Amino acid sequence: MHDDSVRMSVEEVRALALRTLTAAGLSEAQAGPVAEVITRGERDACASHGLYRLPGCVQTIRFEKFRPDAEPVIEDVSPALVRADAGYGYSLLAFERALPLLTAKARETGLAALAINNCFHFSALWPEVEMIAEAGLAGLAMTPSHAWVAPAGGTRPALGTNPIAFAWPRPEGHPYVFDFATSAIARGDISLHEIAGKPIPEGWGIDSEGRPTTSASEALSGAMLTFGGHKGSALSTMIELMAGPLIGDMTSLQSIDFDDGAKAAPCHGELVLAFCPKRMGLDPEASSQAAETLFATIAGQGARLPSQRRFEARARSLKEGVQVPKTLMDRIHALEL
Ligand code: NDP
Ligand code: PYC
Repeated sequence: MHDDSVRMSVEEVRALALRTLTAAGLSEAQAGPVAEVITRGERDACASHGLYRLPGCVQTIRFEKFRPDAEPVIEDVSPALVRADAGYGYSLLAFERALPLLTAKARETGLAALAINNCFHFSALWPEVEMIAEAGLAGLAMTPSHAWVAPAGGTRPALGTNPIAFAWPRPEGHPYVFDFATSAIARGDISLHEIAGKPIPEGWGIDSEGRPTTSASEALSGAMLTFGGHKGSALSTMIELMAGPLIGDMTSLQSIDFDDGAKAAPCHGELVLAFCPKRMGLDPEASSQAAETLFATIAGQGARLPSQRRFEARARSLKEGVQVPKTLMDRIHALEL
């Protein structure tokens, strides 16, 4: 039935990711959180940020400006600000090492920020905001990428695919979580269409002449479009500013210049905010109840909460494993490590 795919347990996915990353030269400290986020992507049926990312990770590890054994430096800047200098390694080890200080500060002050600098970044953001929600806090994370996306009304790339993710802790079960690119779709998804030889829907991209296109290759070499026209464009610009110049790091335009054609993961900063409902709210119990009423009203009319599909996929994958396309496994096995 699934001749074109391979069934793997979640543990096998994690082991494959870890083996591939360390064989490519990534330090064990860096590889752990990278393998984990890739595993979570595959487990939660987020094909654009699961095992598909491994070949790109290997390419990034080989990039001369990448530091495969970077050790992040965590700085306690002020009562509400933590800085993590990723040292030109991946963002994920810096996040992992800075998270305890971020959550402690948020509990103390009500609101705290983590600025991650000098990081290579390829990962989905929901694992990070979910971890913040697991600590009983609300989390908001954002990051630029490479300039691949045209601003609304324009025809040339100026913005990144710039994801924004939010999580709200709930008394029972999974938190409320959304995480999306401010482009109409993640670039990874357009690449997956290109690999599968499938057209993309209108509204995802334009060709290099600025004409609407349904060709994935043309959109990748032309420009992607923002979601929601001028609204997505402004939100994307905010992310450039907040996770770029505000924290002293690169915009997506600067990141793609820094890449200089290497096709490595984007290199820039990330901004993560944590909010403590118990500290900020006047009556935390009543606030939590109000939030639950809102979620019940949304779900009660047949609308689904974001991440519901992901949580269902997670439960299924943990029980039954995941189906990985054979073509992807072939690409991973063909990596010369
Ligand atoms: P999608 O457009 O697929 O959707 C993202 C969010 O919307 C998810 O929370 C999803 O929940 C929710 N959602 C989708 N459909 C519905 C619906 N009908 N009702 C309610 N909620 C819905 O994602 P993107 O392509 O925009 O982004 C995919 C991933 O790519 C993100 O995780 C993002 O972090 C990552 N990314 C990372 C970048 C980086 O630089 N590091 C750059 C760009 C993207 P569900 O998952 O349950 O469907
Ligand atoms: O899919 O747009 C994307 C992306 C960029 C960086 C990591 N993912």
